[in-house]
Amino acid sequence: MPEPMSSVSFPPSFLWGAATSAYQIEGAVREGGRTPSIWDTFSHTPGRTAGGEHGDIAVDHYHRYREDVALMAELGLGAYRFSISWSRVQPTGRGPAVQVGLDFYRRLVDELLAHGIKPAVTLYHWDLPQELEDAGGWPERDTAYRFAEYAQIVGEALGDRVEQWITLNEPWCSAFLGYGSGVHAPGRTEPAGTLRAAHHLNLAHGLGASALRSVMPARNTVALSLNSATVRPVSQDPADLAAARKIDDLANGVFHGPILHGAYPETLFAATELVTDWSYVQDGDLAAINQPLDALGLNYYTPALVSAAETEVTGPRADGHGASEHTPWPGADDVAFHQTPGDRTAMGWTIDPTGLHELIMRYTREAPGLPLYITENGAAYDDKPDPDGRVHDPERIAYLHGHLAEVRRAIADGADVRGYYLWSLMDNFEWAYGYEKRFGAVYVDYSTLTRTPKSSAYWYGKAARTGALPESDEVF
Ligand code: IFM
Repeated sequence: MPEPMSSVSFPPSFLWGAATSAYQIEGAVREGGRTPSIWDTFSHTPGRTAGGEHGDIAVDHYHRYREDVALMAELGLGAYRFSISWSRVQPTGRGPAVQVGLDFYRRLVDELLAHGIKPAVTLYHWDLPQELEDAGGWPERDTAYRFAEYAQIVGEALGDRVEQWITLNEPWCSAFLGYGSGVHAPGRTEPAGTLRAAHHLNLAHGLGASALRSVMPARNTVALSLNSATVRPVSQDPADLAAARKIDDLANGVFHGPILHGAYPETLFAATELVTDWSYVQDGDLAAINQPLDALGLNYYTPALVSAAETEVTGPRADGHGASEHTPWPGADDVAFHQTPGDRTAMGWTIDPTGLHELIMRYTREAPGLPLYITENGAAYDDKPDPDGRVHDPERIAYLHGHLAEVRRAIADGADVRGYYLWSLMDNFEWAYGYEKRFGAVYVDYSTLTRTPKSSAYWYGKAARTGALPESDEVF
């Protein structure tokens, strides 16, 4: 039985939002001069995604954005985080911008502002223009320079009307799943390339943040969203603690180190010395990466539980990041992943809201004074409409309640959390899992593309309108 839910109030300025990303919702992949991204290529490669599904149509947000914004307004959301499709704006990943592509985002932003919804733009949510991948992708340094150029173009076009900016979403996934385990686009499996990609993503963030600031009004804020992990050892045995340290460096330190503190952790270098010599970190890179941030975005779903492995781990790991014979964790073949006990979502991810509190408090200590946003949190369930057409998802309500209550507890404990973006506004293309995993607060019927708010959407809307989590005896 789920815990009874009680009312919890948030500060009046707390931002209540929902999030999506371009490739997961837009569709219209060949319109307005858009060219393929690595996700178009990957999803059209046999065997890469469940059922060969792809984002060609997705949920057709490109054509239905007005309806989607109206829905957000009806629910009472205060903010919307979306991403820009790089190859819609700069089809070859370099050179001049395509105005038709930028115009789509101008219209979307204007529609949001007209409905009193604050836009938050993510520049890069995994959809690298294919031409840049053909030139080497993220393991190549030039990709970081290309990103800075793209950031400047978008900053110039939208900086007058968008205040909240996020450079990268979950660069860990871009590097470690895209170039390590290969379960994400571009599907490469190169341990050294994984770490090169991570460094160039860090550089892209730093150069992109500077490029944005050079063209935008000073009031705008620049952040990035990390899927920072809560990594727990199975015991206090020194070998298990060392395993947790290693995964913490590969999940968190590799990004937080240079971005927040201007240095990679020495322990990361030691753990990966057989994989790479890090010679691609050039003089001046760390200063370029270590830009002052206006905020930090944390994306949280489930904690990781690890131990030292008795024998070298080969083949798929129980780390929740999809099945691959290739490890996403370079230099960590001596670490075993375990399933955290407890109920799970349809992704198989254990529900543990305390992991979110732990993460928030860690970054409150590690980056004192830096405002935090939860830029993603949510759950997939096997939602189905009832015969009357309504979609009841009490498990998602319980998930959201549990996690938001932990956010509130962290605020009471001194954390400066300014807002929360539910992942996701609506059901969409869940990458290698295709359309089967439904994360939306709004149900999408994929045969008609009709949108139906689930009971969690009404629940969350009420929280957004009142600034307090509804009581458990309320029916939505
Ligand atoms: O759907 C993804 C999103 O694109 C990035 N963060 C995790 C979500 C759920 O897997």
